[in-house]
Amino acid sequence: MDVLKTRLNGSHYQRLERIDNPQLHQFIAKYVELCNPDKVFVCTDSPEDVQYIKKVAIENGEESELAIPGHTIHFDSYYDQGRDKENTRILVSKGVDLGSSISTRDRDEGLREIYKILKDIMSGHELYVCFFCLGPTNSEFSLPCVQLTDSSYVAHNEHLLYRSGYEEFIREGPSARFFKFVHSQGELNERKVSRNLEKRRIYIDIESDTVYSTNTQYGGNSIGLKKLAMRLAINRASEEGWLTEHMFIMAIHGPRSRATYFNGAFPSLCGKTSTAMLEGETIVGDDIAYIRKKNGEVRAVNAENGMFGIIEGVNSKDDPILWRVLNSPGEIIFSNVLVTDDKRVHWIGKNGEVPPRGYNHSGEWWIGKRDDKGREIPPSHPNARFTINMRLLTNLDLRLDDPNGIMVGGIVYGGRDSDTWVPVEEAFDWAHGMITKGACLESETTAATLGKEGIRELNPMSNLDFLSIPLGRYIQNNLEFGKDLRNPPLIFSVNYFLKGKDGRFLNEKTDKKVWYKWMELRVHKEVGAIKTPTGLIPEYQDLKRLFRDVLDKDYLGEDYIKQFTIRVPENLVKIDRVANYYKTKVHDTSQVLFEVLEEQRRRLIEARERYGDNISPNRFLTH
Ligand code: SPV
Ligand code: MN
Repeated sequence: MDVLKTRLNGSHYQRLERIDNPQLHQFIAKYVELCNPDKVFVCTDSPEDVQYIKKVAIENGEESELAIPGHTIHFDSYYDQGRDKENTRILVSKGVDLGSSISTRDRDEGLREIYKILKDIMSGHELYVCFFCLGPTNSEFSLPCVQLTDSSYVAHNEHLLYRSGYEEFIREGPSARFFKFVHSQGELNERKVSRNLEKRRIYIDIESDTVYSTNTQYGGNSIGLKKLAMRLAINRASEEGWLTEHMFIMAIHGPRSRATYFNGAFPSLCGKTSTAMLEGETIVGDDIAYIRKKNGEVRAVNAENGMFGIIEGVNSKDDPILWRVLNSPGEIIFSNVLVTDDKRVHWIGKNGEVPPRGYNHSGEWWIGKRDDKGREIPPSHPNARFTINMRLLTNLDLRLDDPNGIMVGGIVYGGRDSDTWVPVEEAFDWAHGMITKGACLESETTAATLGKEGIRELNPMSNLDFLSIPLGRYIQNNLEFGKDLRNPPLIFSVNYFLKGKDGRFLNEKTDKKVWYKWMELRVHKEVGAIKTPTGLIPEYQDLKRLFRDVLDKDYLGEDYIKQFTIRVPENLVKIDRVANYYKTKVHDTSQVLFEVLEEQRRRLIEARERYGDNISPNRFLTH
């Protein structure tokens, strides 16, 4: 407190004094001394404080105002447009081995390096100290967090994305087990983007529940409470017997005004948000779910209360709700889209013509502009995003802040898969689902992370990038979670990206509406299903009726057969690929995983002997 007294002005010092937590004071004092900001702003939950941060973001040029009231735009450096996997490391003490799927760095060395980078990094700048709560406040799910950042853009984002936590810290006092985040965007250039990207580091210290992020602004690297907190929460959940998942939460509205809640895991840029935003349904969350068992039920909450969503492809036809939000007055931060002289924004896939010129993540922009590697620069970055609070959504589910969470009826796994999985399929049971769907989830890499796109990679539960515990233990936690449930959620896979032999997508974007209505009926045992070697698939008659009711579309038998043909060779090589990964790259894989995959292999081979390589769903009907 002595340090804080000399460094903070009186009223801000008093704000910290109101929280009875010496550990918190020590943490703040340590980084105020190390980072050496000129000024410290302690943000309470009051609207004036939050307003101050927004005002500063515009005054210091991290954001600029747009034509529509409440809208602002922020840019990240041209080379800071996605999550930096290479420089994101879990710090591990000597002797700790997290396995080869997780990037680590020696804890002592990492801390030494990061302290050196942080030394005086905020000199000449203001530090914002912000308090938030992951999960609803005053709940078993609540995780209090403190964020230190010198970026008003990051602080502003977090006020849109998370529940306020100052009062939660006061309530919890010395007993709060909180997460800590230290972020500095470092020196900025004249475009107000981080200049020293070679010193971009995201170091996660599990031992002290602290994450450090330096010389970066892109949200996935800088917003402490998003993917940085997720690594801490995965570790905490593993210790305490609950789950932190990369999942949306939404209600599918069934017959007789019934709402059935689904969690869905998808790798970044694979349709997670657009599913959670399906018209006619309601959304609880689009990115991060905390899941606990209570009285034999599975309950989930959204860790966040806002969206940091992909904007590419949002148009009035495919995303009507978001479209209206993004074109109406209200608080929105756009990042890395094109801005024209009249302060309007454009992005790839938006309705209307591409403006011939403007300003974007590359600076002044015109159609045909190329970067220094000769690549044509699109008007907006494929990973360009918008930030909103969920209150702006007309399809918001009323249970967003329920301290008990919602009861999960179904869990869905999906990725970018052009040739193997059918559009929708139910697992035989929890273990079969967790293993053949969750643990086998593969996807092609996308623009959400820096590096090459379009490479098929295993991404278990879509959570691989965020794991802070060994993969084998993580899978085991998921398997065990399903034990002693009174009413276990059904597990499904979906595939929005399946292609025919001609290379064309077999489904339209809107078809997913039908898959979810079908899954909802399955949860309540109101439709039958066909048993195949890989799981349970819909019957044609049910889909035909749902296509008619939901989309007013005639669903042809020949389309059903193309979409739901079981592709035996692709499924078999997938089993080889995945089993080999677990055998060679993960040393603590549960034996059950291999057994369940071998059973699936046997069923596939048996079916191939009877019916050949590509098996029409109708073949399994007669069984
Ligand atoms: C994702 O990439 O999965 C996101 C955005 O949700 S980020 O904040 O970059 O993680
Ligand atoms: Mn995500």
